[in-house]
Amino acid sequence: PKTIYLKDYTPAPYLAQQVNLSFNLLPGKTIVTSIVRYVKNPAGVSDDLVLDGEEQSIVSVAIDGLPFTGYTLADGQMTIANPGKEFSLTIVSEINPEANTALEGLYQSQGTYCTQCEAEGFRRITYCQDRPDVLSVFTVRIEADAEAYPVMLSNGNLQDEGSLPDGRHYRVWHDPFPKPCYLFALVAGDLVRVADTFTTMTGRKVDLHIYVRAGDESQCSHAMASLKKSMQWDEEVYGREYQLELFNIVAVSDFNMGAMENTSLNVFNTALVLAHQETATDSDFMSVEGVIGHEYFHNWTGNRVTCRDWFQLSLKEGFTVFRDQEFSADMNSRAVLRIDDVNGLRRLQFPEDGSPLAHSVQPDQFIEISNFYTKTIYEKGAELIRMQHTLLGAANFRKATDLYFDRFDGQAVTCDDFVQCMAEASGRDMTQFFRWYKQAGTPTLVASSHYDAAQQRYTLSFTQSQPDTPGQTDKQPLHMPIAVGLLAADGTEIVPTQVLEMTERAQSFTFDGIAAKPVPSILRGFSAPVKLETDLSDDDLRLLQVHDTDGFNKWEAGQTLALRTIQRVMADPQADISQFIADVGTLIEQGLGGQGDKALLARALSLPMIGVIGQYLPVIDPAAIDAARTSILTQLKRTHKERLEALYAANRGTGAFEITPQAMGRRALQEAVLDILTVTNGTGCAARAKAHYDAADNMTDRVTALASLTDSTQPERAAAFADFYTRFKAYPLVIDKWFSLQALSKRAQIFDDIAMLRQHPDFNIKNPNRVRSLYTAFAINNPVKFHDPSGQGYAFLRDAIIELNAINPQMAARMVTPLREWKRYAPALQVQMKAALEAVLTTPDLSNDVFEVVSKSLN
Ligand code: BAL
Ligand code: ZN
Repeated sequence: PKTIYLKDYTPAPYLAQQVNLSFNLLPGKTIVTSIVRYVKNPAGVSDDLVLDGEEQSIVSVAIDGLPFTGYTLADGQMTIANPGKEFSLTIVSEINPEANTALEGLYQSQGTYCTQCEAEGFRRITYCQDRPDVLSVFTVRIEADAEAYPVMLSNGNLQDEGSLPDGRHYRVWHDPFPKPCYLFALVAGDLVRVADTFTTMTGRKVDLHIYVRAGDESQCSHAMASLKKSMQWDEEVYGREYQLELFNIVAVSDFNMGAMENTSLNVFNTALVLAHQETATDSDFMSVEGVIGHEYFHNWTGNRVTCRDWFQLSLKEGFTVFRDQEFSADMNSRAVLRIDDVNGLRRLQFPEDGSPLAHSVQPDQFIEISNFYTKTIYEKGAELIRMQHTLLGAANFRKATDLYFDRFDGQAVTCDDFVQCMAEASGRDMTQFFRWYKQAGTPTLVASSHYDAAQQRYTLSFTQSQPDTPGQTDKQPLHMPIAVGLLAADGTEIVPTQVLEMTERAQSFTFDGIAAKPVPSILRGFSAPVKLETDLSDDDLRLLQVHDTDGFNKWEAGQTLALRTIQRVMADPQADISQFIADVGTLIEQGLGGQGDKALLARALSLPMIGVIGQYLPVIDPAAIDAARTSILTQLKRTHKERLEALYAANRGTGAFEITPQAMGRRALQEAVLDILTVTNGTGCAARAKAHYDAADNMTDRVTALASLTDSTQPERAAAFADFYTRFKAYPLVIDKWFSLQALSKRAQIFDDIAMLRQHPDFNIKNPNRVRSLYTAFAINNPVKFHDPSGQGYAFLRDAIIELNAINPQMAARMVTPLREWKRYAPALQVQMKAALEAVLTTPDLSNDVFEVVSKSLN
């Protein structure tokens, strides 16, 4: 496999101004005719036209209408030596979408033709310069059987349509805005449409269409409402208006990712469109809103301004994640969203940053770009944008994004170009900040404090460091925004939030006129993606937990106390943790008093997850973490049982189902309490969880109950899971939950359970959602059993990676994720994780995708 380097970038030798595509969709084969007007690029450094192409057979090639055979084919590329300054190239090729299980290029999902071209799927459709800096105006003709495929869509506006002999029909779509081929999309199928409209800020009416399979129409209203909110939010917050007359969303069941932002024709995984209270949880509703927003926001951050090359992926993804996070924060509770996003970053991105696969937000090299759709590019990338927002302030940040859109609309640019706009609009030097894009690894920030009573001066001192990562040592200090506030001993805030800008390895900041030793609230809102170590005492943290004005840090103080408690119990199972237990009692009392936000209380009552805790330990032993965690939860239950029961009862739902932040907060609180009340998995626990299940009138409550039952060995478990299956067997997305909830179990018989689930008639290795529902649920969300000392968990995943390698290499490579961090685990586990990776590496016909992640993991 070939490594591609950022330093080797050169502009494309030819521009492809007009692309005319014609698709003849026939049973068993599709004929693609591509007619492209090429013009030599003055900036190009080669005379040869080199086109990428895979998984197709060439029927004919012509230049300016004359048959042409003078090309060479090698290693997935067609080379035409010095074809001239300007010419038209026609390539007719044949592809087989029905046989395409990789789900890249043109494929079928339950009989619907659909495409996924990002990053390099377009080359599976026709020969092309498959790179994001070649922008073309596309005209697309689709022809198919009219009865089987009444809906035929591509990007842009409908230009022509008509009937043809033999029951066939055609449509022609034209997208007037030049775009890279990764944003091309085609859909053909028998789908139903849910329609609405949006009037833009300049008064233009845009048709909004969501296409789903017949029967799913009633599950589209949340997605449609989310789309309209997204369009309005982008106008209000970024001044960005939608440019076309039509915006289509199509939901398909087989999709490698969550969704795809193809210009005016977003293709979505059904999991991120369909939402109804009876079949979707609150968290599904939140994901639908966030991802509908995300894909819509790409219209400006990704499509109108796109990436020069794939090393710039975070230019569009980091920025768009930041935009969708802020959109969700504005639509819901900001503190809750921030807590959940940071939890996700710590649980999933921190491990990546600490693994042999650690890479910078703007990487320098890759083998297979599909492997770089990572938590680092997306979530850490979003943190980089957030820090720039923090450093510049909202007004200058907006000036900078206005400049960015004005300057680069219709262009393919770099992360450097983006940061340059930040610098120009604000007059700041962002050179040092750019190190965040180039240096991999999670920095550690150590804070200590000193109070000088005589001078009434308080000093906060920081040191920063960033670990070595593959290919990177001796990291330079980063430009870090550290948001800080100070509280007095009685809990009043004496210094409101200010942003300290750290630029040195070690740096101190002083506060004058401080009458008594304060308690600092450091890194408010998680203002930089670092691991923070402080010299705060448990009492300091308790004060912050009660009084901090920053919702995130208030929660964070409690989590730090919990983390310290877990570490104490891990070191000594008999450790006295009565103070922590009493503190949680105070939180429960506050909840009973009806004080505070229920969603925040739910999060405050939840101990850090095993995956988060592991990030703060030198060696990860999931079973040992789980034992300590369970012991603390058990003590919480024993000590506070009555109050917990009262809090549970006080938050029982009454009245009609609502999807408001308040109602979701109430359900989340009930879930957090039920988690504690059922931790011992006895007969009472099972009865309680089953009663929760039986009373449920919505999917959130059902899933809460099943999650509480999954570890149980009581008869209620089987009864509830059987009822759930029967009730929802017609809803694939719900059956995904049925698989996941069983795969999360810590019961002794889990390995028999997952083996049975793998053999279940509803399991389908070709459907990514179903694969994730079993394997991702087990390998990522069930760390205790995945890391079972027997090695059975690793073997289960290993066999699936090997099987999927031949079917869907992208999915196979993604499934390697939980094995990548093997060096962080206890020695006995390391040996087995490494053996599983080595077994995958010796698989015949290993895809580039899997080869890259496995070989780098073993380095
Ligand atoms: N561009 C790939 C899917 C997404 O990030 O929206
Ligand atoms: Zn995206």
